[in-house]
Amino acid sequence: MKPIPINKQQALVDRLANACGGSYSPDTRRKYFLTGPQWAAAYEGQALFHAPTRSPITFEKVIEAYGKIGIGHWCTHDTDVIATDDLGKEGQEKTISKIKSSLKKNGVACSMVTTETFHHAVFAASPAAESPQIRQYASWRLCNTVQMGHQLGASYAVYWPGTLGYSVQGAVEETETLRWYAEGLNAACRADIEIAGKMGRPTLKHCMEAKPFEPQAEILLPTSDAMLGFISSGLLEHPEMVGLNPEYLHELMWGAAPRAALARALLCGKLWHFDINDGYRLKHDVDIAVGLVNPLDWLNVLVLLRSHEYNGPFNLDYKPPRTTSRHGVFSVSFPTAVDRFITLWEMAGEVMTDSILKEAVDALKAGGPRVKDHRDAEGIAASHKELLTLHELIAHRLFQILIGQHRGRIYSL
Ligand code: GLT
Ligand code: MN
Ligand code: MN
Repeated sequence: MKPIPINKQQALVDRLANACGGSYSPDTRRKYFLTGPQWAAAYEGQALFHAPTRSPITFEKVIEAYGKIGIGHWCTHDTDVIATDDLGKEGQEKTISKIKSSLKKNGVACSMVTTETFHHAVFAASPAAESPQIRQYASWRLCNTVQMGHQLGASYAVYWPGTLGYSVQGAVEETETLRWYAEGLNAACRADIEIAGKMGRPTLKHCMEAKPFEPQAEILLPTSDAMLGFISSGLLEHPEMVGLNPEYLHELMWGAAPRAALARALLCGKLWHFDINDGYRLKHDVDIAVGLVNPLDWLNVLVLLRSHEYNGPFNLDYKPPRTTSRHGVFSVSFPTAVDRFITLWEMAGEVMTDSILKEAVDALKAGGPRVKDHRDAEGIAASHKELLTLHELIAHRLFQILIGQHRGRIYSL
């Protein structure tokens, strides 16, 4: 093949993306509670070993692009849009009103706000550091974000305590640090009740997001389960206002089955917000777009969520790869992520109504013939011996649904 001239490359990418087919219209995409983070679209490709590969972009452009794609909601960290020095000052109010008009113009709503408590040097020892002055600053930041959330019309606030931990042992007393962390959340909930009351709005749903490691080596609340324990520890003044924002990859990173982690959150009534992405077990936070690594697992996750009528946001918290250009971020990365999600969602519906799966599951629940003596292990095992093969058949059927074989897709011999 001949080299592709620079001025023909975008057109080539767009033509091949169209040729892939399978894309949904912006109106269809808007029917799903999909949320697009400011930081995901604005990610420039930088990391410890990586210089940026994309140039900065404003929130106006991000909101406009989300609106065009059909991502109906937007979310942001306080400092994604307001410089640290401008927080709580005039600059903040100006930016809030600019954001409001961008959202209105593009038919996008703000779903969630989150406080950056990990990037700035002031959080080097975490937002729950020993010094009361640092903790006071952190509390103020959380309360300020709650206020921003109400002004922007958000319903959720997310907390990612990525610096709540340590790299060297013995420097931090865990119980003390966790108490201090709870004080920050308590301040945010109190501020929320007050602001919501004044503005005649419901209070926000405060959602904690776990990640097992990175940036700290050891994290004090490393998993969603640890957070469930924290929420019911008695340290929170308003545990009913605090739930979870699990991230698919963050659970996978520590070796969990994300679907099982989600199930535990569902049982506690705390699955309120969900960061959707993909990646690998026991690796760092690669934040790959949904469905590109574990599509079968993702199908199963969505079956669980659909069957439990989860109706919270699906937040596209991933990082478009460094190899994707700015044009590619909005012409390929976001639309294809959204379309894979919707496809998997629809497939989850097919799983739920598939007659083979239904019969297999019903048969397993019916069990084998009743054995007279309930202490007869051998007899009970024999009564179910053939039936239990259905477990593997179910897995095979899910694979068929994933690749479309149930609709007659054939790989001919
Ligand atoms: C940070 C983290 C994400 C969280 C963000 C919420 S911060 O980008 O890696 O997983 O969702 O604060
Ligand atoms: Mn996340
Ligand atoms: Mn992540």
